[in-house]
Amino acid sequence: MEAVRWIRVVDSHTGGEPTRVVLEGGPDLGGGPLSERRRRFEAEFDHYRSAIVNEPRGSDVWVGALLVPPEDDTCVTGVIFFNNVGYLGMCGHGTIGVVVTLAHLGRIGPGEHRIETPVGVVRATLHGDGRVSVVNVPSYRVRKGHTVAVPGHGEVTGDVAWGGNWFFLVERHGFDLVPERVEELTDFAWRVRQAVNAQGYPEVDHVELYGPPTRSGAHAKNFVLCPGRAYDRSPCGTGTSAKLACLAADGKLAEGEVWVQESLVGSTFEGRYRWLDRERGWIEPVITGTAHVNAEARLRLDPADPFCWGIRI
Ligand code: PYC
Repeated sequence: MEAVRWIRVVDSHTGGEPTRVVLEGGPDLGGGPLSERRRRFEAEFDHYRSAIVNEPRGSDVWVGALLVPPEDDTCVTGVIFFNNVGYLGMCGHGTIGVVVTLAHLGRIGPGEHRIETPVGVVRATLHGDGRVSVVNVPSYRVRKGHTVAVPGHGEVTGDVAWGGNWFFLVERHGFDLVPERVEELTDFAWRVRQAVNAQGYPEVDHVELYGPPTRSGAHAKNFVLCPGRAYDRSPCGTGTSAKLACLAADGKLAEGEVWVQESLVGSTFEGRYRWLDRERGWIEPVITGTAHVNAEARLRLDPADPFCWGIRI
């Protein structure tokens, strides 16, 4: 008879968006580049992904963070982020969650820490007051003003940008970005994503709608639809990075200037950037936010449980 397995996790949330950090009992992905190990996770151990973040132990909104030994030994850890449908390149809110979790466990203290992800090394500074600033991977816009035909809605124009994941950013959409309209926003953004994927950019898996802020001091509010149809409760670190790349390219935000990004639920990140290559429009974004640990647990995987490996639809 197969034995019960245990997975040790620490849960946190960053601006309302949850992160489940896997400390022990996850899949052994061996060594090599993290992009390779991410592929191995997907090809050979995908059942662990759904066991950890999908129902009945999780829900569509969870992001998991599997800690792995880094290839680059200047890094404090490697991390592979995953969600209800697959794997992420980088994750801003998740990185802030990882840093706060490692500090909670006494593994790191205030200061700068390098963290390896499948799309590159990011640098995270844990400040004395508990805030975390993440120097994200280089971010850039590849297309300004791409128009797609969205069935049931008409033409929608947006920008395609990379911020550690691929985004389609839309400013003119006609919706109020309020939690009461979350179903309509989800439905619209999903149709936009399908149109963008079919009409030129199959790699885009996040859609970001922008609007005026609700909170004083914020510059904009967003609604970010994640690959598995859940919306990001945080302002989305990689999405804010993609937005900063667009603002920089349009000359709307100067190097070093602070951009306060509000999420649908009212949480905020501070973003700023420095130019890496002005000609090519490449920036280095810095995202600052806070996370809170809210559970330490051991997940129980009982082979007798028909949903031991999560509900996969
Ligand atoms: O903060 O980058 C982020 C993120 C991506 C998906 C959910 N959150």
